[in-house]
Parts: sequence; C-alpha cells; structure tokens
Amino acid sequence: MIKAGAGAIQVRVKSLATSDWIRYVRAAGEIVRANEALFLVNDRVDIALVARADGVHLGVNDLPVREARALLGPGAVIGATARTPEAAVQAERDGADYIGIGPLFASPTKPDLSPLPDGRIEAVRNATRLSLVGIGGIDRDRARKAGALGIDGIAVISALWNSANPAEETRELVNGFREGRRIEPQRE
Ligand code: TZP
Ligand code: MG
Repeated sequence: MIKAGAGAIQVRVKSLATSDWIRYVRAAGEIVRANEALFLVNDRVDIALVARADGVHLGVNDLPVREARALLGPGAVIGATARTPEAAVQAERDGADYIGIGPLFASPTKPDLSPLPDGRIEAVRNATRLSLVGIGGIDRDRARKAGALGIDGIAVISALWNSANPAEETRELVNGFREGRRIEPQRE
C-alpha cells in the first residue's frame, strides 16, 4: 500500500492485550519505516512511545491532545478527531498537527455514527489551518467525492481491509482523490 501511494499507515487495534499490541506495532513499524511512510498508532500514546511510532491519532475519548503533546514532545505527529469547528479550533490550540474528520459517508466500521451534515467540512475548513483528513465509508468512487470536498487527505479502513488487492485499491483511492481535487493522477 505504501508503494502504491499511501503516505501514512495507522495501526488501529480495538481488542488485543497491550503486550500483544506492542509486539504488533513494533513489527508493523519496522515495515512502515523501511518504506518511508508516516507510522501512526491509534488511540494510545503509551504504545506509540514504546513502539517508537511517529505519532498518534487521538479521538474524543482518548488522552487529551495537550497531554499527549507534553508526553511525546514537539517532533511527534499528533492527529485529533474533530467533528465541529469548535473542536477543530481547540485541537489546533492544544497542539494537534492534523484533524481527522468524519464520517464523510456511512461507515461499516462505525455504524453508530451518522455522516457529517452538508457544509460541515467547509465550516471546519474555515475554522482551522490544520490539514483535514477525511474518514468514513470511503471507497474508490467516494474518494473522488472526498477530493472535491476540499480536504487534504483521506483515511480508509474497510475498502482496503476487505480488498483482495490492497495495493491496487490504494492506487485507485489515491487517484480518485487526486482527480476529485483536480490534481494530476499518479502514473504508477
Ligand atoms: N471515524 C469516523 S468513521 C471511522 C472512524 C474511525 C471508520 C472508518 O472506517 P471505514 O471502514 O473506512 O469506513
Ligand atoms: Mg480513537
């Protein structure tokens, strides 16, 4: 997936013992670093620290961004979920590097969350200078629509996890997004 255009890999684990999660993150981190992509851990600052990840992505129920920044230092990449302009402003003030925003579309991974209302992305866009990474229900076709929303990147779980060919899927997602943003698609 990295060779096909993924700029970052995030490890997201919801049901592993911490000791197993650390082993998994260390092994994944070696592969990601060798291929020069950004390596992020979802939710857990402690695991990001011990596994020497580049950073973390923090949701609303995780360690606050300000505390995470204090623990990880200025060089770490910290992403924060924000679904409103107010939350985005707060995340920027607290030291986040990017905003994760979504669901853009109905997501099989988060069936309890409704897609954000029309106009919300633009409102958040106008509230913060941080990069916006859209997530939620993004597949090949929706990657193009996501690009047209004026966001800076996309994060994808199901369309890649369920794909028989994640590299090919990555290529399609990247090109769809770039087309939506009207950036020249990648050749490879
Ligand atoms: N936050 C909003 S939607 C979502 C998260 C973590 C899950 C996205 O997963 P998928 O399978 O790509 O819809
Ligand atoms: Mg989370």
